[in-house]
Amino acid sequence: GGFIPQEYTLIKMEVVSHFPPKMSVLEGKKVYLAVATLRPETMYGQTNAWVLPEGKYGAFEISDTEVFILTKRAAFNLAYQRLSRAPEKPTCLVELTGQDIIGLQSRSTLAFNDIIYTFPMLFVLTEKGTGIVTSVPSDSPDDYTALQDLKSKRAFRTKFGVKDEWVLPFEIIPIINHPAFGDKSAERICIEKKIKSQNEREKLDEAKKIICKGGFYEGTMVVGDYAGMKVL
Ligand code: A2H
Repeated sequence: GGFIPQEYTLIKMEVVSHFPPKMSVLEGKKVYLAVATLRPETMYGQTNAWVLPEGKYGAFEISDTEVFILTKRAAFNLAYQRLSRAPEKPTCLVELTGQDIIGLQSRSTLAFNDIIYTFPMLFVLTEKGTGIVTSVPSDSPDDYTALQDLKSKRAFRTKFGVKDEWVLPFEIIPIINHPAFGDKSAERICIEKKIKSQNEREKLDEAKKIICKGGFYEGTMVVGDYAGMKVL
């Protein structure tokens, strides 16, 4: 015993940009980035999505018309939950790396930002969720620091082919008021703990422990249809 399944909310982000040549086989299909989150109420504050640049992904047929980009492992898990064109058999239309996905533009549910770009993050785990993560820098210290790294380090952008105009305009969108850390709780805790980059994993784990519980159990929505209500 001891195996406890983790239940995530899967968000479909429809890819709206032109496909690079490698992905031309997907032309004419409805293609989505599938992201896994424990915090669907934070989707208002999405600024971008994250992939692991050297991670292995694929475009898998979910139905006759829909294609999800995610890891093979995630496609397999979905295929056993009736989300695959061929039951229990993921079919991959094209194999991709995270680097191939960087720069794709998508649209996401609830997000105030119209276009969600995909950016590199060095600590995305390909063994967790779908291997693609939606970024909410107001409430997630991981997302906040990874976005700061991209905004403040030109070399980092150049290395992964991220254009300045894709990333520099992003502002953090306040979505939840945390009773102790305000409405940009991730920024506040990262400044207090002097977290300088996404590499500071121990400090980031501490930061998450400190703010995530409060944001979830005691936070109040400040935007959207449920503004004024408790998150939980
Ligand atoms: B959460 P747990 Cl605002 N690699 O979503 C790394 N991290 C991943 C991932 C992967 N493959 N798949 C999902 N995640 C992230 C929102 C969020 C999240 C907020 C605040 C806290 C938070 C926006 N990002 O998670 O290890 C996703 O980020 C705090 C842990 O399964 C997902 O929820 O518990 C969370 O990790 C799942 O982590």
